[in-house]
Amino acid sequence: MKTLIIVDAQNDFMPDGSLPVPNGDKIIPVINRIQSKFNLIVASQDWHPQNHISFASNHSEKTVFDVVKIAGENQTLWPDHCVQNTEGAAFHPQLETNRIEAIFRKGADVNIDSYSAFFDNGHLKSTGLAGYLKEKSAKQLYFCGLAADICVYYSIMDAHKEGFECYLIEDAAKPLDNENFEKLKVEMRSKNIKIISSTEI
Ligand code: VGL
Ligand code: ZN
Repeated sequence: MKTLIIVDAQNDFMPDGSLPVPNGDKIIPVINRIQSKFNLIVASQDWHPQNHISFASNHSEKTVFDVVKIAGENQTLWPDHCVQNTEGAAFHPQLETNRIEAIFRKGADVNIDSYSAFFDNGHLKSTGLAGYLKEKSAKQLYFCGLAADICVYYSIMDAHKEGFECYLIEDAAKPLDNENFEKLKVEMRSKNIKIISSTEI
C-alpha cells in the first residue's frame, strides 16, 4: 500500500506566512498532481496554542531563531505560527484535500514542540499516526510538505525507526535552510531512505 504523507502544507509556511519557507507554495501543484498515485493520503498540521513554548513572543529577552534550553533540550524560538483555528494554520487554499483521509495534529501541548508527525520532540507522546498506518497496512510511505529540513525530516526519521519503507519526494518538499537540508539528505540516504522526484513514483 502506497501512502502519501503531506506534512504541514499550511499558510504560515508559505512565502507570505509568518514562518516562510522559500518557494513553499511551489510544492502545492506537485502534491495535487501526484495524489492519484496513492491508495491512502494523510496529512499533518502544526497546531499550536497562542502561548506555545516554541514562540519567541512567549519568552522575555529572547528573539526569533534564538535557541534556548527547555527541559534540557535545545529549542529554537520561532515567530508565532500555525496558531490553532487561525488562517495561518489552515492548509494552502489550493491544496486538494478531498482525498486526505485523516489529519494528525501536533504541537498542541503548550510545553513541548513537535516537529515529527509521529511523536513530540521528547518522544513522550505519540500522535497515533504510526498505529493508524499499521492498522491500514501501510508499508511504503512517501513524504512531502514543509519544511523539508524540519518537520518532514523528523517525520521521516521516526517513520524509518517504526519500520516503514520511506521515500522523500524532493520536488514536493522545500527546506527552510538549504545547507542544513543537504547534510540531512546524506544522513537519510545512509539509512536507506530514498530521495526521489515526483516523476519516479
Ligand atoms: C515547523 C518549525 C516550527 C515545520 C513547524 O513544519 O517544519 N518548523 N514548527
Ligand atoms: Zn511549529
